[in-house]
Amino acid sequence: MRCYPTAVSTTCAYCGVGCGVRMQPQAEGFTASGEMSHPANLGKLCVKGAALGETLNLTGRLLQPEIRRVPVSWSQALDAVAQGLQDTIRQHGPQSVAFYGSGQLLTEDYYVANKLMKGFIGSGNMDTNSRLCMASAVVGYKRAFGADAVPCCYQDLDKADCVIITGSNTAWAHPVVYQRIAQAKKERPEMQIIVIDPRHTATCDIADLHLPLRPGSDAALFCGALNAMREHNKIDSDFLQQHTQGAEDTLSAAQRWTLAATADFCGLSVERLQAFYQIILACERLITLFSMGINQSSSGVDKCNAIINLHLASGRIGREGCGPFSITGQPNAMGGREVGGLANQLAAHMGFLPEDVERVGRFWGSNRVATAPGLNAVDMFRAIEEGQIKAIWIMGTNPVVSLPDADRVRTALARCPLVIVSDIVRDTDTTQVAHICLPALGWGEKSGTVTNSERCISRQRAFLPPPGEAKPDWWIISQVAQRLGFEEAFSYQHPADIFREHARLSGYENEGTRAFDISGLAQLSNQQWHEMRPIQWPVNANAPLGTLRLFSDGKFYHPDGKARLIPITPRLPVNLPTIFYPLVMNTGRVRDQWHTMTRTGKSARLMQHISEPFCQYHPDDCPTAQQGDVLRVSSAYGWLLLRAQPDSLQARGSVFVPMHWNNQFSQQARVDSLIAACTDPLSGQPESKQMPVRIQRWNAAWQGEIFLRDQHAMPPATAYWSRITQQGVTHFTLADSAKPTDWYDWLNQRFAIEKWQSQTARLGEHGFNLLAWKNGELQLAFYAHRDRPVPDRQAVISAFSSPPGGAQRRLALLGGRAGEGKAARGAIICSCFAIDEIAIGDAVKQGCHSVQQLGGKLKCGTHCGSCVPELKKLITRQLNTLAVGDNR
Ligand SMILES: Nc1nc2c(c(=O)[nH]1)N[C@H]1C(S)=C(S)[C@@H](COP(=O)(O)OP(=O)(O)OC[C@H]3O[C@@H](n4cnc5c(=O)[nH]c(N)nc54)[C@H](O)[C@@H]3O)O[C@H]1N2
Ligand SMILES: Nc1nc2c(c(=O)[nH]1)N[C@H]1C(S)=C(S)[C@@H](COP(=O)(O)OP(=O)(O)OC[C@H]3O[C@@H](n4cnc5c(=O)[nH]c(N)nc54)[C@H](O)[C@@H]3O)O[C@H]1N2
Ligand code: SF4
Ligand SMILES: [Mo]
Repeated sequence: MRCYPTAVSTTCAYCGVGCGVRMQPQAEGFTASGEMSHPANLGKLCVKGAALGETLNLTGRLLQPEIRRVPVSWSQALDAVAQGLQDTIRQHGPQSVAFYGSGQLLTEDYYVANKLMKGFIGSGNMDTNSRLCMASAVVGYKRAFGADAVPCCYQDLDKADCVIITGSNTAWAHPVVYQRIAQAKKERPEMQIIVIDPRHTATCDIADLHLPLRPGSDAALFCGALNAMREHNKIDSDFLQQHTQGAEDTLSAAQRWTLAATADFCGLSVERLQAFYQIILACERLITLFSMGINQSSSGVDKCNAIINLHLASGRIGREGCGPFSITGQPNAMGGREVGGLANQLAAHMGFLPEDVERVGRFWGSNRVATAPGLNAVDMFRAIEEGQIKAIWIMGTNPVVSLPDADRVRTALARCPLVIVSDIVRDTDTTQVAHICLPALGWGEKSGTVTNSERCISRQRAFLPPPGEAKPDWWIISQVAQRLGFEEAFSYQHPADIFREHARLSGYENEGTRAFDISGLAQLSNQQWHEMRPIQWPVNANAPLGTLRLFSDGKFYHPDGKARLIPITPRLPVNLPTIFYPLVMNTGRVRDQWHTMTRTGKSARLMQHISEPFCQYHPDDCPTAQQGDVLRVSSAYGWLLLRAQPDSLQARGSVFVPMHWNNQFSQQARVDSLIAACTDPLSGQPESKQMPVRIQRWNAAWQGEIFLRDQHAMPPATAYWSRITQQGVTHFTLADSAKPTDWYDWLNQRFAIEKWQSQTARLGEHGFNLLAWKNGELQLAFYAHRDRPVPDRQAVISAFSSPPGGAQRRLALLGGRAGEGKAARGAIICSCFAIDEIAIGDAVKQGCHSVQQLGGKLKCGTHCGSCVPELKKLITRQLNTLAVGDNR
């Protein structure tokens, strides 16, 4: 697998923190460590970053082009793509084709895709999964500043007196930024941290104040804060006067958000609200960090502007330790916005004004540049359903899982005459409806640039050889462009050719009118591009070394140079609970998984933190269900089967379901199949966080677990299953509504076990366990019961690769237990050192009552720190149980 004999510096494949990673070759594979000199992480990594080396294997990769699932050569595949697009365009015009890209493409890939669609095919129909992610922040910034420009940088987090974290579970979604804030708090305990989230999350661990507001009510909260600022004479009138417009209308619109009105709308106590106002009115340097709890809303743009208003009104922007800080999700969500990856942008921060279209056309040498915005993601898939779009090329995203109303998306794609998918994985919910699949190079194999949350451009560098026939996305798109007749404009030989062109366009006739300007990088040689150090845009003649912070001079990008305050009328989510669907379903991320799990789902270590799709709810919202049950969660759009996770910290009336699980990993857990495609009228971003649902205990006749020596094993057709693959063994947790009359027959029909030697145990009327052996090697292990049997999973999995042992050991294994002297293991809490829940509980019992003591004994929590909030929770839980025990 090794390509380079020495360590390679690159940028993490995952979140928008954009950490520098050093990949060190080992005898087998690579290990990842944090790059000390990278400004984003200064040597730190979270567990996903640290596990990057474990996701590099080629299991499940798409390694050859396929047409209708049959392997073909590149020239056949590229001809078919070009022919298909050309025929569609000839018959139905350029608006009948579309590209749907991803914030996980590199800037160079993205630039070429956008140039082909908007510049040469002549349609605006190039949109991206950033529509589901950053679109509201983009429009919010544009309305306020006249440009999609994040003012802040990470250093500001070290300097702030107060950090508001709203709609962001930073501890799990941007762990290295969270660690940075936690460190600043440790050094300056007077620094205040406020978490605004309807849910009690791991991020609350460092909060001085948590505001568990009513879902979707943030705009009122920030209007209330603005009004309080006015009432307490904390408005910076000079700043407003000199640098802004719209203050008067905005302040007067906010006047109705009195303390009482705001508390009522947001479902918060007046005392808590006052505590919030007190902190933010008193502090000098304020940062508001916001993410999907703000953006993913039918009024997400207004929420962003309500936040920005607060910063403008108090002049807390463009200064050290201040600003409204939208933290980006994907590694290159920002890069996509730079090249024009959204359907309403043209390129390099230009829109569709006639002068922009003319300028870009001149630069690209094309007279067919699109003259109007194309369709945004949700509308694009509607247009496919309605037959207006007849060919779509999906690159680096999995819309059958991640778009709202996801079943409808799947049906639309199944009806679309031509679906092309570029991916690194062969079997995804989206490749299953594709006609043509194109194998892309993945992280570690491809080279290019990405831009993180603080506008920092860093290099992703290849350190692995290209596997199979896989090719870089930019190459694939350029080859198709050439076949469509645009040879000259797409004759790139190297990704650096593309980067230079992109950098030149950013400075082309810019004259300070467009925030995005990296003309200072337009002359890099291939070698200089290869060696490029992280740098924050703008990078131009005025700022050759890049720019840490924007707007320090009080100049914004509206033609008059002034920022805009926007009067806000807060609105609740479109779909509100009813008597049929009385609970609000909130969706989002878990610590160790990335999106649709195509990569993190391959790491055994990452799968052990949370291994099944779940629904977290307050016990009073479903008193009939208990931990371990299966829950049926339904909305007006569909239903899911998920593991019940009662939690008294979850607010009543609202449940949380992770966004990650899909049909490759579970039978019925695609959360977006439950979500309505309601979007923000300005940004087109869907309301993914507030969907009315109802939950019920699902009556399982039996539950079970099966382990198979086959990493591609198919699940048995039970109503509930969930997959984990590790060490060549596939493990399914199972549940079904009817019990087979004969267990052996049932297993035999599905897994042909009669060819093996088997050993069974019947446990009373309801239970059945079975081990199947071939020449002394374990082939299958099965455990079923009416109540949920939970065998010692690690013991069972290791039995697949160890000698069978004596009769005692086999008997223990048949009972789902490790042999004599082996301790059982629970869910892994500390992924870095693989420390499980049971070991931690035992250590607490033995007297480790703090995170430091636990770390001293077991090492847990001492590396990346992502598990510290959970360690604290376990200590409290364990101490409570011990106290209850003592009182008896
Ligand atoms: N581990 C992990 N990290 C990731 C990713 C991943 O898949 N896995 N994905 C990356 C990507 S692309 C993104 S976009 C980011 C997302 O990062 P985050 O936005 O931090 O992640 P989410 O879990 O989607 O949602 C954040 C929080 O919003 C809260 N929320 C829901 N409704 C409301 C509301 O009405 N108001 C407020 N104030 N809060 C609300 C939720 O309870 C949740 O805790 O994460 C990035 N990092
Ligand atoms: N309900 C709900 N839905 C959500 C969200 C939510 O919070 N709640 N969050 C939304 C957000 S913020 C986001 S960002 C989206 C994410 O949703 P998606 O973009 O659909 O999720 P990914 O799993 O990241 O999909 C990336 C795909 O690209 C492939 N891939 C990886 N590397 C490469 C490469 O180099 N080239 C190519 N061509 N392919 C590659 C992967 O195998 C995978 O299939 O989900 C959105 N959907
Ligand atoms: S914080 Fe984000 S960028 Fe940094 S290592 Fe973790 S996933 Fe990668
Ligand atoms: Mo995202």
